[in-house]
Amino acid sequence: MIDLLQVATLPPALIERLSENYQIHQCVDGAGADELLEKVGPNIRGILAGGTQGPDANLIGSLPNLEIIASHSVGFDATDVVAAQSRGVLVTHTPEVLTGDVADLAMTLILMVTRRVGESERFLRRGEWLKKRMDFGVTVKGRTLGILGLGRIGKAVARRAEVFGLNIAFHDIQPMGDLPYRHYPTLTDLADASDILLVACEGGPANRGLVDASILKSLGSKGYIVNTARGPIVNQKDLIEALKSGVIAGAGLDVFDGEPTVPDELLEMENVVLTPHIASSTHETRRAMADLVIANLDAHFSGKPVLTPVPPQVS
Ligand code: 8YV
Repeated sequence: MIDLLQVATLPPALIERLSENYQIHQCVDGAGADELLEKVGPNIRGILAGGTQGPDANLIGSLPNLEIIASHSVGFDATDVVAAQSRGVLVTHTPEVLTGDVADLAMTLILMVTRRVGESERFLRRGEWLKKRMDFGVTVKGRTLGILGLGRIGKAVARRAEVFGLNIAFHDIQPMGDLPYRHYPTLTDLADASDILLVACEGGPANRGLVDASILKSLGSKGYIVNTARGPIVNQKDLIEALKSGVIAGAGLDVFDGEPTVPDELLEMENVVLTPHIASSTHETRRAMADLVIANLDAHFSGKPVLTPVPPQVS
């Protein structure tokens, strides 16, 4: 059997399926790492990673026979891809199969935060409907959705948002060719023009803190932010301050800096919708992601090209 090191929390069904052909050694969040690696380090030929838990350069460098890192995620910012690729270690991820579900959740958060759905539900459950009426939300039709990062997921949200009558604008560092959406050359200009700002770009050090106090100020007191990408892209302190002081109107967040810990200040706010990183969490998508992880590993270990490699990254 081929030895794999599992460094991320992954669906038990995936591990069960992999266990038929692979010997899996669990080392999630570094628990018992030294002892385990001393015993099996030289046998490890593959790593199982995830969107928020992946191997750093140290771990990659300490496994002399490592050939492949298969990430159960589209985002690969938790893995040090540059360190892996510079050693000739392949990295694979799971693009495409989760796009629709992630876009659906982004659209859900847009509607929930503007129509105050979470807040309304809490109001009803507290029995307040018996005493008064819930305050109004806002209509999305005719408003502008600004998308930061118009990749596969950003485009899929744009298609959904168009159906709801939203105008689409975007900012992206990649040239996009001809698109029916308004392009803004800077994030500040996009935030200025947007009623709802959707964070849909890649994570990683280059984009850490991209959305800060000044961008939130540009979004304005009637503006909403929705993040289904990575928590650290938004400066969480600045976001909390902006939500508290009315610099922006509200937020819909599926991801957090430091997740699964969510700051108490966010938990206590009424004008935020919070979900525990569930954008790809449907039976269908998780099955498709698992299929792709297995297909990549099987292809590699039978001498075939992998299906979905992470393209070469530069530091
Ligand atoms: C998952 C993700 O939550 O694909 C990504 O980049 O963040 C999510 O789909 C996670 O990686 C599941 O392991």
